[in-house]
Amino acid sequence: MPSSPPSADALRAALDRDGFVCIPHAFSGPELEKFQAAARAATEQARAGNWPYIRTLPKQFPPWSHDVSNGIWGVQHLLHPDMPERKTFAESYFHPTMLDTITGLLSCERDDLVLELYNMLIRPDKDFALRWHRDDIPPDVPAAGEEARLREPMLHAQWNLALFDDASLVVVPGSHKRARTDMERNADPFEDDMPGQKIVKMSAGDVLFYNNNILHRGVYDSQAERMTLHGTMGISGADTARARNILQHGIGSWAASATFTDLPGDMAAVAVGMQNRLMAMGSGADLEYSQAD
Ligand SMILES: O=C(O)CCC(=O)C(=O)O
Repeated sequence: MPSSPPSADALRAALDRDGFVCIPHAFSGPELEKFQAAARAATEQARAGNWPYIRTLPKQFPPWSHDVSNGIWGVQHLLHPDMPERKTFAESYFHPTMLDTITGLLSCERDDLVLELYNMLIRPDKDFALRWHRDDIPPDVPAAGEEARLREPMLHAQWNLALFDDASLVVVPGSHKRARTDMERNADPFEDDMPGQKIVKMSAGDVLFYNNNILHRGVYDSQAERMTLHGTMGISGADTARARNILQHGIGSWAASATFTDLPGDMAAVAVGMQNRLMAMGSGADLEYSQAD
């Protein structure tokens, strides 16, 4: 008998305690295969140099160039109006499973949600790793500043939806609630054995939600297929730091022209509402980047 999905309370408690929580087998069967087919097509197009919005090696943080000659590790802007597989990616982003889980995690209603980022993390062309980091707190922030930022309420959800088995993400459980220890602060940014670290092992169809300020890194094997949908969704009323974290990825320049009216059922209305709430945050033209490489 299939087990019942974890309750919103259980998911929220685990995310709060550990800084991450996995929903096993959230997607399967023909639906997962449809997402995989779209991901393969978008990856092929990007590797061939026919999609300008990519994450290029060896750069960790945006902005990235359009040059594929050193290889790529991500495909950006899956909901961009020019993305041929845009509709299928939108059907995964605005999927009722995602909306129900995220409104549960953020204790909000669908009408509070804001469209944010939707990218895909892929097998790099060469082995490659990210430095230990928190997404929106730079490493030079002193402990008191880190603690203050980490106490701020969660106004967004961030997830990895693995379309193939994926063991690339490494986290330090619980580190989203405290300043870095002296060891973590002074460690080699590429330390392979951080005390307490956990390699997050996901199967195809699993969705992992994580606090983006947990201490984490990515370690990528160029031989292991990876197509992991990497998304964020916010709730309206977020502050400037959140706007910067989202808009630094360049979404402000095209989000207004994205079309969601062709989505099935009530997904279209939900998507348009979320798009409108993003537009209310501005274009991001005057915002700086969160972190530099
Ligand atoms: O590969 C991953 O899952 C993590 C990516 C990451 O840490 C980042 O984009 O900042």
